[in-house]
Amino acid sequence: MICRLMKPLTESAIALARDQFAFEGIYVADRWIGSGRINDTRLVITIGPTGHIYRYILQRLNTDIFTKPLEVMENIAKVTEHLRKKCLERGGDPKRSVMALIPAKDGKPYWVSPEGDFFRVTYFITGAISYDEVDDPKVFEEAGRAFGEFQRDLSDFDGESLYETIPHFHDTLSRYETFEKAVLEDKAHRAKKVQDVIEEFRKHKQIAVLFAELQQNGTLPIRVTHNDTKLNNVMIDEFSGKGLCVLDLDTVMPGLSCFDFGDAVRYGANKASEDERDFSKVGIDLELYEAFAKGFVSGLEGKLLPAEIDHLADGAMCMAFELGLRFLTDYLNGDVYFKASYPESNLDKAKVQLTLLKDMIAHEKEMRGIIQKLNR
Ligand code: GN1
Ligand code: MG
Repeated sequence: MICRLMKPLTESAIALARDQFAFEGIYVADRWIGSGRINDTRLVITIGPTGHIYRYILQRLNTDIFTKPLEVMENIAKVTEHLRKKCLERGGDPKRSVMALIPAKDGKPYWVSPEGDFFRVTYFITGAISYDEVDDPKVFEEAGRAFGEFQRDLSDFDGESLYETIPHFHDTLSRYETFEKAVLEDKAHRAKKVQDVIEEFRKHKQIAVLFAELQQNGTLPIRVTHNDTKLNNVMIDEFSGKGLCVLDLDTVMPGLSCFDFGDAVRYGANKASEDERDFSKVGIDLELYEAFAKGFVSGLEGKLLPAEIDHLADGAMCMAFELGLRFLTDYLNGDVYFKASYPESNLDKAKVQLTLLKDMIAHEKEMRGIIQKLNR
């Protein structure tokens, strides 16, 4: 997985890609949008004959990471079709509530450039906001509801029909082994100076072992999950304030609901951002945590088993641990996976997750209490 190999996208490559898709109206402008760490994303604006403005998202998929892009697209097509059906059954508006792919002019839901770059286009949902950070518990509760409803709507979807787009994505124990391998190989000659951080991570391996056991002994069921539940992957309706649509379906795969919950919490209920460099600001915001839990559990409408509810707090700790491990592994490997904005950025991000994990452990009782209270 060598993200760095993806060449920067030039304006002429973007223009060529843009021309391949069947947009409505005439092209007006496009610009970079979003803060994803993997794919490259442009907002494209067109105008129709009556002056109507259309907005689209043009994306280059990172094929060093998603090595089988056609399988990613097939998963997305199946899942969105299912979600659309559910939305219509409820009398909802799938145009605003379900991500929709726009075909290329040749009818395929993607276009591959002469350089082998893989592009796709989706509608941009207007009148909705995606947040990188949130202070308002109501907004975070709505994000929780949207991710909960997403799992609810996929609870009767056949997970076996999905490809595993990134194998072992949330297999924290395997992430741990990859981390130890990176320490041993020490490709970027950075291990020595971060020995203390490495040791700190080693102390928390137990959380990964716990989830491996819970999965193996069947305590936690495998569901169809999103697997990348960052706050900015959900659109919130600008007018009603309601969670509207879940985006970024590249990693929809069989997984654990505790991890969708946990990944969202470790990102959105951190008092500081994922990129914070002042680690004293990092910690779990229990008010935001409670809000997300409330939305998530109610969005799932009783579909969560008691064992899953019991392990939601552990899921948050496990995801902070896992992401911390992934950032540190990438730092040790020489920043080849995540886009690194400055030389130590992956190390700093690893420290943020570690600090967050330790703060969650310090507040473990409160975190469990909040979930129990909800469940009463
Ligand atoms: C990546 O691309 P983005 O920002 O949605 C990553 C997630 C991490 C996240 C950390 C496919 O997501 O797993 O949680 O960065 N996605 C992939 O910011 O590895
Ligand atoms: Mg993503």
